[in-house]
This record gives sequence, structure tokens and C-alpha cells, in this order.
Amino acid sequence: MLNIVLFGPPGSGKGTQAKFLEEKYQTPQISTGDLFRYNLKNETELGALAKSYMDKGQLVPDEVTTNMLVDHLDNNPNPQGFIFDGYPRTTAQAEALDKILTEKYQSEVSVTLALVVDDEILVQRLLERGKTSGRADDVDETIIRDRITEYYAKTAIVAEHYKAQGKWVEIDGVGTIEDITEKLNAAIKEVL
Ligand code: B4P
Repeated sequence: MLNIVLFGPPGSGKGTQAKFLEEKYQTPQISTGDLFRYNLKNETELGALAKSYMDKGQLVPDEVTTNMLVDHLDNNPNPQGFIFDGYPRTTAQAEALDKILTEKYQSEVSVTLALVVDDEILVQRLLERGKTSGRADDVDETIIRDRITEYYAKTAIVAEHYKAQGKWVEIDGVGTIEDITEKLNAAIKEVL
């Protein structure tokens, strides 16, 4: 299996790049952000719970997120791999992912590709997306900055988990979308 973790702060381009990788490697993109938004749109209990965190720019609790992920993985029988977009976002989630891949698929994370983008560029990208995305967490600059703060407080540390496993590759996330896709493909080639 080819299991890619796309990592990076909010607005670094994880979702944008995951779509290209999904097509090229024929492995489903698993976006926890999209799964929460799907639940929100369908007014599920999980959606209401997630909204209370997302609207404030905070992470949804680990247990809720991981349970949702496991349910979703169960809908993908016999996968060739996955592109994880936005999961894991905490060390507890990284440990949970290792366990899930081992126990369910006798597999592991192949590589973690971390997109590096300056904070001010992130803010500009997200405000720009907020003009059309309809996402409550993209319109207010204070909430956007809170999301970035949350990233440094809880998510950035996940790098240590993957560095210790020798599975951490940093990619400059500033440039054209095509250039960045090329750099990601070159890094994936190394682990195929
Ligand atoms: P996500 O949906 O994962 O949102 P994101 O971090 O904003 O997205 P991403 O980095 O994918 O940015 P994108 O490619 O779209 O999370 C939303 C919320 O859900 C979180 O705040 C949290 O509350 C919750 N959540 C999700 N997963 C969770 C978890 N595991 N645990 C707990 N809570 C969780 O790019 C952004 C913009 O930049 C786009 O408009 C794009 O067009 C533009 N862009 C991309 N690449 C570009 C480039 N190279 N140049 C110029 N613009 C570019």
C-alpha cells in the first residue's frame, strides 16, 4: 500500500494537492476537514459537534475525529493506499493512525510530505478562498490566525513522530500549484 500523509498548516495546499495525487496514484483522498463539512451540511449530530470547534478555529477532539476516520475507512474495501489530508493533526492522532494501518491493513505510513508556507501567505490564501468558499472559518482574519496558532500549539509537534520514523520530507509550498505537485511526485517516487 502507498499511504501518504499530506501535512502542513491551514491553507498550505494539502487539499489542493491531494486531488492531483489521488488521480495519479489511484488512491482515495481522505480529508477529515471535508468529512466534517459533509456532516455539517447534512446536519448530523457529529456535524453540530464539529461546527462548535471549527467555527472557532480549534481542532475537533481526537476521539471524535479518529472514530469518524475509522468509519470512513471501512467504506473503502481493499484499498491500494490512502492520501491522508489533514489527519493526523496531533501526536495522539499520529499514534492512532499507525495503529489503524497496522491492525486493519498490516501496513504503515509510507511518507509524510510537509508543505512549508509562510504564515502571512497562509492568511492571504485563506481570506481569498473565504470570498467564495462559504466556509465560516475562512472569512474572519482573527479565526484564521487562531487556526494557525492552533497549528503551532498542537500540530507542528507531529513532525517529531514522523522524523523519528525517518518518514518526514519537507516541501516548499510556495510557487505554482503545478510546481508543487511536481516536487511532491519526486518525493513519492523515492518511496515507491
Ligand atoms: P481542513 O479542511 O483540513 O482545512 P485547511 O487546513 O484550511 O486546508 P488545506 O491546507 O487543505 O488548504 P487548501 O489546499 O484548501 O480543516 C478545517 C478544520 O476542520 C480545522 O480547522 C479543524 O477544526 C477541523 N479538522 C480537520 N481535520 C482535523 C483533525 N484531524 N483533527 C481535528 N480537527 C480537524 O488551500 C487553501 C487555499 O490556498 C485555497 O484557496 C487554494 O486555492 C490556495 N492555494 C493552494 N495552493 C496554492 C498555491 N500553490 N498558490 C496559491 N494558492 C494556493
